[in-house]
Amino acid sequence: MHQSPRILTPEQDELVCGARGALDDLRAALVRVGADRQDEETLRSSLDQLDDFFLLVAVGEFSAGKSTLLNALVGARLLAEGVTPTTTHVQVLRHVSQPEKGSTSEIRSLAAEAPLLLDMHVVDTPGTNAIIREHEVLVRRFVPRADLILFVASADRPLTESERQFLQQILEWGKKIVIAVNKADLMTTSADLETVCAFVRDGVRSLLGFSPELFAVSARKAVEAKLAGDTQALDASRFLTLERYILTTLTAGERFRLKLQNPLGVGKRIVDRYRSLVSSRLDLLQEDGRTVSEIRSGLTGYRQEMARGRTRRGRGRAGTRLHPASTRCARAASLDDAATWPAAALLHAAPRARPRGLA
Ligand SMILES: Nc1nc2c(ncn2[C@@H]2O[C@H](COP(=O)(O)OP(=O)(O)O)[C@@H](O)[C@H]2O)c(=O)[nH]1
Ligand SMILES: [Mg+2]
Repeated sequence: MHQSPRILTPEQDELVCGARGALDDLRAALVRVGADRQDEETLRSSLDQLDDFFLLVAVGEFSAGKSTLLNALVGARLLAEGVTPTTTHVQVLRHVSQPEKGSTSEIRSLAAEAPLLLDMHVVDTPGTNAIIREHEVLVRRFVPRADLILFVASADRPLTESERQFLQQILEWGKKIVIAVNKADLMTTSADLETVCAFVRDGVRSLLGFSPELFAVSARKAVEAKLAGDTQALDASRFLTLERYILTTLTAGERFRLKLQNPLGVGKRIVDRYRSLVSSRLDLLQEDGRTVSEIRSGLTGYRQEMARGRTRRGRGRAGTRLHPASTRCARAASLDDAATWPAAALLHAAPRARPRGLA
């Protein structure tokens, strides 16, 4: 796992080994239950990422200010900013000293000088908006890879319905979320800004069940101040509290914890998903077991009846009354030795709906 310093303590090493072992077991179990290939793949890639850089991923609706905020973080106008959806790719910022790796048609890698990038890679996403579906799909596909989600909301349209839905999905993946309420400069008074922050904090608490770290910032003012070297304006942008959180509160130990939490969270989500499938298969199996016992006891009764019938026929009387439970297999039993038929074969006579894999 890359971190600063990039060497794991023996205790951390042991934790990583334990997590790998448990998740490898889970992968094997997924194959046995015939799990969706996509789930296996997600788990495999989140395991591979244990060896990758810490990934901070900015998400949120388009025009919330994600690109501007990341530019402020690295102190350069690297990412395009605009009022219309400007980013069509997921963009990964790495340090200039690191080789380019992992660019695809959907993921673009950009290099910057910022020291922050020595410890983590920062990811800009196109945003989640219903208007451009493929953006939304791309972002949702990228969320499982994130170690920390920076959720950017805009102070002038806080916590929309689609933002609420998206937050809930992020939480299902077990991700650590930090919220930035951007465009604080649009609020005319600090009381207004506090009202917006309280609204977002309460909304998120009722949605997710906990209060996440929340920072009100003006990313635009922060970029301008950083580029102009204006420390007063940078202070006024409120950006430094968020930056300090990312740089110092997220110590190497904390980043290690979040990195490890990532594949474990993905694993837990997958376990939750398949638990109900396995449990319904178990119910069906128990029901089958009961049917098998019923048929067995029916066959025993039928054999007894047969034996009695033979005795009676021996005495000159024909006709046999079947034991009620044996009617299902009466036809089979008319063959010489139905009692030796495997019960499972008899069950084929009464096929029932079985649960398939998850849709
Ligand atoms: N007033 C104000 N506008 C901002 C702020 N941050 C970003 N913007 C503007 O919002 C628009 C969208 O920003 P962008 O970073 O491209 O949003 P993204 O789609 O979430 O990446 C741009 O015109 C930015 O200049 C801010 O803190 N205050
Ligand atoms: Mg953008």
